[in-house]
Amino acid sequence: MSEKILVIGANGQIGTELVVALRGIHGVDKVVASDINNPTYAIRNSGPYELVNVLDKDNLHHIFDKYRPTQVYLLAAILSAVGEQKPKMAWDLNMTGLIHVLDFAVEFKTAKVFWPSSIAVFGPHSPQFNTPQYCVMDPNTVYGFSKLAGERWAEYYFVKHGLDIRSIRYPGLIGWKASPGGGTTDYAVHIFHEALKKGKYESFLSADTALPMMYMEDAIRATINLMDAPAEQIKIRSSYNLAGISFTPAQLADEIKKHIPSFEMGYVNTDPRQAIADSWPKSIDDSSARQDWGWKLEYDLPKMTADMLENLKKVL
Ligand code: AKB
Repeated sequence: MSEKILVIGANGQIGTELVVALRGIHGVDKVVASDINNPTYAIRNSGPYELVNVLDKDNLHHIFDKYRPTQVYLLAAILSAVGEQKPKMAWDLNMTGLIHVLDFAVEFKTAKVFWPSSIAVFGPHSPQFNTPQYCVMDPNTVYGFSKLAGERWAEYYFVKHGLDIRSIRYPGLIGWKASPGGGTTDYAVHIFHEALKKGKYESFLSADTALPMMYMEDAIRATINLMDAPAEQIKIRSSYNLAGISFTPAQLADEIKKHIPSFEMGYVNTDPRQAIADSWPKSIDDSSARQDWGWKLEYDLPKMTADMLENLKKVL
């Protein structure tokens, strides 16, 4: 079947890389990028683009009608740190935007929908180490509970409407092509920029704050593998745990020092993102993703750090 793919929220950290990857697989004209903002350089120069606000129902309906997409990736969202500054807006965008897309996917018989969840669905009473797929979940950020509610909606549309929706609980994502937009894990990208530009970095998370992270190459591959897997292999329709690599700011700094020995790391002790990080898992059990659709990580901390530094220094 010839695919027609719509990516909503294409200018963000994931979208910037996913659009390019999908265009490489399916062809430039088959992937329509869309965002509330004007396109980034890479996306504008590589294929069709639409300005779309997921909260504008009429406009979104028009886009579904115009392209009749076979696959939709809904990436538009407000992340954890910005969500705490704009809680009502985060709830509205993350929830109403998702429901609009689910309804139009049913109406226009979209074959497959991808929607990202996050490790933020877990909370202070979830097991902190090797957090399982199913456990106590009491997220205390608006972003976290909007993602948890979104997971319930995803499964509900699968059961009630037969919508083939697939999802991953992403850890913090690290890439050199695009900047993250307002999350708690953003330090793990900023540190590379500052290490190369200034040789030093002040982390807003404490030295020993372990969090699950993943290199963008792995995250994009996981997303495409999940979407390509036969429907009967997808046993979880809420969202899959995905583990990646767990490390602390101090461990990441030590790894960077292997490449830039003069690199200096400092810590700010007063950042509100610390409380968010403290409520999240330190490591994740992703055995369901491994079993169901063959997920396998490729980038560990040394490999990710080396690749990040090598590529970022060419574009800074
Ligand atoms: C955030 O920090 O808010 C995101 C996430 C882990 O979902 N990167």
